[in-house]
Amino acid sequence: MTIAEPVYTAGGPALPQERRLVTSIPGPRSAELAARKRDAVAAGVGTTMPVYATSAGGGVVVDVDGNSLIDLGSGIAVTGVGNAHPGVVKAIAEQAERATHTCFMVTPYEGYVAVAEALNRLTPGEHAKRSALFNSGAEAVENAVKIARAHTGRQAVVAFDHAYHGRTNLTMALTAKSMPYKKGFGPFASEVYRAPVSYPFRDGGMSGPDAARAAISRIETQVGADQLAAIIIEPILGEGGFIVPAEGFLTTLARWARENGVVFIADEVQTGFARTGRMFASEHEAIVPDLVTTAKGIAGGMPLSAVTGRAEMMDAVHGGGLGGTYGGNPVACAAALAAIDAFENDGLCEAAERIGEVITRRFSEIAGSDPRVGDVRGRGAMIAVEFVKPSTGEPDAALAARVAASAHTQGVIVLTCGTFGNVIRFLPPLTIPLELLVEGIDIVATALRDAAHDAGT
Ligand code: PLZ
Repeated sequence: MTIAEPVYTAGGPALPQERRLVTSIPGPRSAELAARKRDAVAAGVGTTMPVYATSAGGGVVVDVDGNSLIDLGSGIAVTGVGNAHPGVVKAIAEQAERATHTCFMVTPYEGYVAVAEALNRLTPGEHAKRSALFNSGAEAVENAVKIARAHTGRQAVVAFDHAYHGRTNLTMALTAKSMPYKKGFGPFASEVYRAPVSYPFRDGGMSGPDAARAAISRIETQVGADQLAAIIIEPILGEGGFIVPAEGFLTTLARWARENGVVFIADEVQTGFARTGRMFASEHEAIVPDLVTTAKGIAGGMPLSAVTGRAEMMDAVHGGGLGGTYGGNPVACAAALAAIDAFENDGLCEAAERIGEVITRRFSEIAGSDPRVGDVRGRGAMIAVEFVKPSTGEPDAALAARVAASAHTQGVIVLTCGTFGNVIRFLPPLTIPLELLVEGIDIVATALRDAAHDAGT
């Protein structure tokens, strides 16, 4: 199947946009590097594919053996503007020649302020805002909680079933799934509570407002609104399985939070920056969060994260109370300004929408005849397929793993996710040419067709 019109190719690097396998996957040089990794890198640091990358751009990742793989993962939703985007590369090089680091807390620089201004302008809501910059998604989440506590004078924080917020101590407490993120790493931060989320495929299709009322009842009885500093939620729950809460769930929660003086934090680390077809996923339901955490896509692959929020909340923290040596590093800020320019001006929201339509159409068709496909969901270039055992509806993690492994050996980078591990997720760079996207999902679809139906189910 060939479709001539590209989703988006402008500005991509000159890597041939093709799947090209010249060795088996992994090839011999990757295998050598995997052996060195075993001896040098801590065993706890896992890899999805033992394929060592040398370059990437548009919709491909090229490995050390010369294989060119179709990228349907974007380094976990990071390279939305495309890997090594030329504008980002130029901005990084120019800034690195001038200064690599001075520490914003010592001698500040314009780039940090400009990124804060851009985030204040782009995040939902017309109110006065402030931003603070950090290095990772987890660090942004930690700081959002600190800010909410300082503003409210309260301590409790509510996170949701299937949530993922990071791997640091506080964010492990917020993250729902034990294996591999939490097991053996406790004790976890206190004053973190969990509420049920709207999961339309698995909660019997409860309406969004009903699901929100169940969550609110849990919070009111088990925590108490007057004890609660913040509720934190991903507008689409990412690692938990690309769960899109039913319409009205987020708006009902946000209204309740406002009425009770509870800070509503939208964790847009995975959903932010055009990924879902809007600059931020909160926009799909016109949610105006009090605080928004961002990272991943923000800087075209450089480590940078942020908390952006209502000026009176952000400014509740005492002077010197927020920071870190590297937060808002000048090279990362230069990259972010170039990436944000691309997100705003290169049609990437439209590209995300288009990518979503292509993937959703294909797997919805398959779902019509293959009962192992329980659900196809997501928004924009953040689409997932949930696999089940047809006889019982139970999650089928083994099938997701088989399909992903088969795609990997055929040169397609695809990731799994989900609390039950039974979800394949698609997160292509928004710069992927359409024919490459179609080839990639064809391979995943064929791998699914060829994966034997589980005996006895
Ligand atoms: N909040 C919503 O998705 C990171 C984690 C991969 P960091 N998700 C990918 C892994 O196995 O570690 C994430 C997220 C949301 C916070 C985070 C944390 O962001 O930059 O990984 O710290």
